[in-house]
Amino acid sequence: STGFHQVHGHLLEKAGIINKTKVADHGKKMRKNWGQSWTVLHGGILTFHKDPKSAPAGTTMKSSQIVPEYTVELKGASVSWASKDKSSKKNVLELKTRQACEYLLQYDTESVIADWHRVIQDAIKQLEYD
Ligand code: I3S
Repeated sequence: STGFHQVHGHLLEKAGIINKTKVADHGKKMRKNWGQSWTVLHGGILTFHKDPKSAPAGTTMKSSQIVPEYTVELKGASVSWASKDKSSKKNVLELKTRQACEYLLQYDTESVIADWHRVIQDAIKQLEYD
């Protein structure tokens, strides 16, 4: 399995491995840097952890995998399937925050990314009422 998800209180929770890249920071376009990420949705916050491949030599998998790289506030964010011009990869989601930061989320197995789409969408919806 690539992760888990469950309904905890009113906030949806999920964690798993996906590929991600940040593409815009506060409206400013960024160069893509695709990497695998242990991705956790908890309490309306999505956290992407650093790709263990980018960790310094000698760092153990376990410790490097849990270093947060980006935290994304889902309140006021939007998620949708990315248009073809955004990436040559398949199954790509586009996540845009209220602060105009943008991320692409991707995984070759369609059901994995479809689950993330649904869970992020549900979390965004729930946060509207907070
Ligand atoms: O949208 P782009 O700029 O064509 O994205 C590709 C590039 O970021 C490329 O890296 P460099 O041009 O920095 O060497 C990446 O290797 C590709 O993966 C990017 O495109 P995809 O289509 O994979 O998102």
